[in-house]
Amino acid sequence: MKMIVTGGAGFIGSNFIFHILKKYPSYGVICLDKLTYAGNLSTLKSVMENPNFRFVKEDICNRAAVYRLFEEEKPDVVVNFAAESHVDRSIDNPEIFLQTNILGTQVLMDACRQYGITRYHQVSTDEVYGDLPLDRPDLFFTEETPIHASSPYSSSKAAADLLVLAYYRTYGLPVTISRCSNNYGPYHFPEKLIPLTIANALNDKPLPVYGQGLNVRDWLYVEDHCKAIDLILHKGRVGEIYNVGGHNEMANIEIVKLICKELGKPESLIKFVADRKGHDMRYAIDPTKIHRELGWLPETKFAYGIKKTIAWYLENREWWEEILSGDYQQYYEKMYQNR
Ligand code: NAD
Ligand code: TDX
Repeated sequence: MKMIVTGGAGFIGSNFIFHILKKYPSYGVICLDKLTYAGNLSTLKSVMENPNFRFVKEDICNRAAVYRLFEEEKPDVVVNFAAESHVDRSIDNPEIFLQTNILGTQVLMDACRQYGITRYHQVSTDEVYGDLPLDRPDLFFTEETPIHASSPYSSSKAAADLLVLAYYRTYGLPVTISRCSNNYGPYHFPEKLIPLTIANALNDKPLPVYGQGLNVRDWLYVEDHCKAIDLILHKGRVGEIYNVGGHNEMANIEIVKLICKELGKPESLIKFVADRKGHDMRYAIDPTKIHRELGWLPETKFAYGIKKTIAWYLENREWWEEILSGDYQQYYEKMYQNR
């Protein structure tokens, strides 16, 4: 089996590559990644010498280059993680989100049609469903919940999902889609809530919490997401959407306070800042379908997963400190200076 994994130098894609190479030693994995600010080759250091692994630096929007790679490698399966993934950046400048997340998806699927594959898997997000109110804890996102995206990021992901389903219906492309809730774990880029809070706390810097910190996210340890995608690829039904999440809803402020406690830092570091525009209130996944059809259940409890994640950031300081010292610094100042 030969698999192209796009966006594999990012957070979830890299964890997925580690999972696949470990579990299926006979599989060939080709990582196709543009190495944007969010892609980091050092993340893939441990697999670079693996003879079953190849890294290709390329943009998924570059049709000629993508077709060349397909011609050369003749992959069986494509798993598309490549995306612009940060909501705040999409609010600041939506264009690249539409290019990569929508048009890049189209290029990949066109290549799949041209060269033939057994599966195209689109890694999507629960954010395509919009948000749920805080006062209705009985409501959850199911696969039938209408698309109702809020941000330029989530609407670009929703548009890509529609295109994937259109390629299934119109051309019979064998597709699957997973819509996962918020991930956390190793190699999470330090612009996102959990790694940003850990890094700032370790540096005794203010911990920015948007609005009142009451927004709720449904957190899942990244390995559990990777296992879900593995199952969908091997056992999932073509043309289907699978929601992935583990009923682990927490308010942002609870997460930030928990990280302070784990690191022995004072809550006085918390700084309430201006809210995100159009900020989604609550995400909550109903994972009944993937559990019933594929037997998937999250394995890592949050209390353990967050400790493991914090320990990883303590043991791998050079990984995130290098990011914080680069171009990312300019982004941080722009986003947080006058907030
Ligand atoms: P990330 O930002 O950490 O990584 C994205 C990767 O894609 C980077 O390596 C980047 O270099 C690469 N990339 C970006 N544009 C590219 C392009 N044009 N061509 C080739 N490579 C490109 O993102 P992540 O958090 O790992 O998310 C991966 C996927 O999972 C995304 O599609 C995202 O929408 C989805 N998702 C993320 C979460 C989450 O909590 N992080 C939850 C659900 C779904
Ligand atoms: O400094 C911050 N302060 C803060 O209060 C940051 C960066 C975030 N927040 C809040 C906003 C959200 O309510 O924390 C929550 C989580 O924010 P992010 O880490 O930016 O994640 P979110 O916007 O929920 O989106 C994530 O989950 C779904 C990923 O980035 C997406 O790619 C994925 O699709």
